[in-house]
Amino acid sequence: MKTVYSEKHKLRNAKTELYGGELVEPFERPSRAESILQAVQLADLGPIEKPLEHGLEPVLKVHDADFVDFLQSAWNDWQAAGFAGEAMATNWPARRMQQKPPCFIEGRIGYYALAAETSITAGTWEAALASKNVGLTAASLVAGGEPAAFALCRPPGHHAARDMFGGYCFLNNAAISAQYFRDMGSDRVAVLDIDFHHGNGTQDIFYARDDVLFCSLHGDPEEAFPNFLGYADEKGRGVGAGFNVNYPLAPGTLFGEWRVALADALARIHSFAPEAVVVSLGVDTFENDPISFFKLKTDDYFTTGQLIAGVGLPTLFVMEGGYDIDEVGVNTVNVLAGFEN
Ligand code: 5XA
Ligand code: ZN
Repeated sequence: MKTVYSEKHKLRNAKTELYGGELVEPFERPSRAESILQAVQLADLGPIEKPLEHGLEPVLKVHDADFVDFLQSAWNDWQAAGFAGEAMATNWPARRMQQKPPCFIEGRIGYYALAAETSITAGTWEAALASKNVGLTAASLVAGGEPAAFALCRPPGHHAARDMFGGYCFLNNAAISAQYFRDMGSDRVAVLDIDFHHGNGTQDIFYARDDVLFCSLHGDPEEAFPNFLGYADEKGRGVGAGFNVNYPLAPGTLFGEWRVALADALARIHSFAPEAVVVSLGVDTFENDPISFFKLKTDDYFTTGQLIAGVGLPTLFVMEGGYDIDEVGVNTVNVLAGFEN
C-alpha cells in the first residue's frame, strides 16, 4: 500500500493546548507523524509519496468560503490585534446570542471554534493545506485503481465541520476526500470513522445526504469529546435519514465489544454498496492513550484491518488521532498491514 506524506505537517507546531485548566504542550504534536512514518518504513508497507497540489476547489465543496477565509487570515489577524500568545477562542455565540461572525478576531475565532483547546499559530494554515493535499493525493491513487492507500494526514480533520474548527482539526481531510470520490464518479461513498472521538465534522457535512453513508464508533458523548454530538439517535436529516449511524460506547470498552459495533458498521457499509470507503483512522482507542478511555491492544489493530478488508472495497485510510507517541506508529501500521494480509 502506498503512503502519502508531507514534511509540511511540521509547520503545525503549537506550543499550547488548554487542557484541564492548564496550558500544556499539545497532545497533537509533530512527533506523532514522525512516529507513524517510521513505523510505515520499518514495516516496509510500500512506497512513500509526496502529495500533489489540489487547490482550494475541493475544500470549498465541503467547507464554507467565509470559514476558509477565516482560517487563512486568523493568525495574521490575531497578531495584528497585538495579542502575544497563540490564537485561541475564549467566548462563543452561546444560547440566545446572535449567531453571526463579528469583525474583531477575538470574536471571530469564538464564532468559528467548537472548542478552546486548539490554538491557531504561524504555519497552521499551511500545514492544514498540505494535509488536505495528502488526503486528496491518496484518494486519487484509489480513484485511479489502487485497492487502498494511506493518507498520513496531520493535522487531523474529522472534527472540522462545514464552518467550525477544533479538536485539533481545521480542514476535514476525510470529508474532502469522500467528496472527491463522488466528483470522480463514485455514486456512493462510505466513511467509517474508527477514531476514539465522534467525527462530528464529517457527520455535519454529510448529514442531509444519501450518497455518503457515515458510520462512527466512539466514546459516548455523555463522557467524551466532542460531547454535543455523536448520540445514537442522530440518524441523518431529510433524504439523509438513515445514512448516519453512531455507535457511542462506554468507558473501558474492550476490543470484544468494540468489534461488535465494527461488524455492524461494516455490514451496513456492505449493504450500502459504495464504490469507495474512507476510513477515518484514529488509534486513540488504544489502552494507553493519554486522553481516551477505550482498551484496545496493539494486536487488535491488525484484526481491525483484516475486518475492514473483508468488505472488499477500494479503501482510503485517512489519519486522525492517536496520542501515545511510542505506540501510535505500530498501532496505525497494524491496521494497514492487517488490511493487506
Ligand atoms: O479525534 N479527535 C481527537 O483526538 C481530539 C480530541 C480533542 C479533545 N479536546
Ligand atoms: Zn480522536
